Amino acid sequence: MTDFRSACEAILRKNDRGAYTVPSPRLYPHQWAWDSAFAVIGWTHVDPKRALTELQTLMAGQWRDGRVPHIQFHLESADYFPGPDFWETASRTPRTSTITQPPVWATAARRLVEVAGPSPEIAALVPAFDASHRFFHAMRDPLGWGAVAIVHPWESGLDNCPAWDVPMARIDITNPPPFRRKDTEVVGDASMRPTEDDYKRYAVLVKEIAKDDFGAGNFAVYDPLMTAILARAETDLAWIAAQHDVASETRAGERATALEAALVENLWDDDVGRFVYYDVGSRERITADVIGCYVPLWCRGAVDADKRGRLLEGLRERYLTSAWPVPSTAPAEPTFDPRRYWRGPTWININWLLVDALGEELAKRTVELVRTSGFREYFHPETGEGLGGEDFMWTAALALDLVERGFG
Ligand code: 2M8
Repeated sequence: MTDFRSACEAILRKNDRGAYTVPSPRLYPHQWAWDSAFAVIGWTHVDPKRALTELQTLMAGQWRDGRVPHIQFHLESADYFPGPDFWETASRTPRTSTITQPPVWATAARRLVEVAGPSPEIAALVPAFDASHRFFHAMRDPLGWGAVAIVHPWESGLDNCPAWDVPMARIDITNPPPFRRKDTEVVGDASMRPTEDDYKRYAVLVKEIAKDDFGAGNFAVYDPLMTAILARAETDLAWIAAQHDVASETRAGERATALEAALVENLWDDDVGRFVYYDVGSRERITADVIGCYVPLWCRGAVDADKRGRLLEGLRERYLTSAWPVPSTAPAEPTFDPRRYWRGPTWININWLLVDALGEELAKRTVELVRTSGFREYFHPETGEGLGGEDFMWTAALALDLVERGFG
């Protein structure tokens, strides 16, 4: 297992750019927000000081309104589209994207504190975490539900998840802005990536968001994964603040309770027995059976014994039947595609989020998958074949965390 630990560390070091860590050297050559938070968790086990630097760099990119941009472009790169110019942020915060991502940074900071202990540097980050969470309440809740709506599929982290198909189909792509994608050049096999039409819609939305003064553009979907991750992050922020005797600086604990209640009230669907998405444009629920529907297991407050039982049953019947779980879309769904990005493959960060609820068996199988197939971006849920980018950082960082927790 020491060899495996060293291999995980080697990936972190290969992707280390000094004060931040890139997700994959060629495919994603910048700092992504949730990837960077997962890097913090990996660095925690290798070099806690480096973990702290990662967090500080991530939070230094925060906008005045609290948003943590989903990409910070520290260096030029010809390998990635869309770069900073396409996002049109020059007048606001130079060299960042304009949307955010699932807020796992306070959760990552908690892991660092659990392993390395409290520190004045972490205490100093509490106001930044707090503002980043308040951003969602202020800017990502168009119907005032107390839950989180995303404004671009990239904001969800699950770019081409089938949950976005219906609202994305409404985006007009007769006249998209000119662009040239780079991802298919790097990955080579286009069947593992979003389609051309997906990219046109992503590009149109980026421009709509810029036109809306970096507000919502014309796409908004309430997302159970995003809401659950924020609720858990609020709980973790309250814990961090208490550990550092700065509890009065944040109302994160109260916000966590309110988020969990809003999640159940607005996004639980008793007929299907899972959480669902909600398309603000059409005012309709989206009941695609995708993995985000089950991520509320990650914030226990939202899930009473009955709901927990139904979610676990759904996972057991429709997801854990795969040889290498957990597929990102239920294999029985017509949209399931085992090789195409977020429409079917198994992802290590999703498994990591579900390990608390699903336990040791999933944790061990996840480490085994990485040991067998390498540090790839995602994996075929039946054959275990490694897919997408190579030397993928969060695969290493989170596998290392699972090993450190005794699941090797
Ligand atoms: C993927 O998303 C980016 C856009 O943000 C892309 O496809 O270019 C997603 O898997 C996302 O969750 C991830 O943070 C990012 C970098 O790994 O790549």
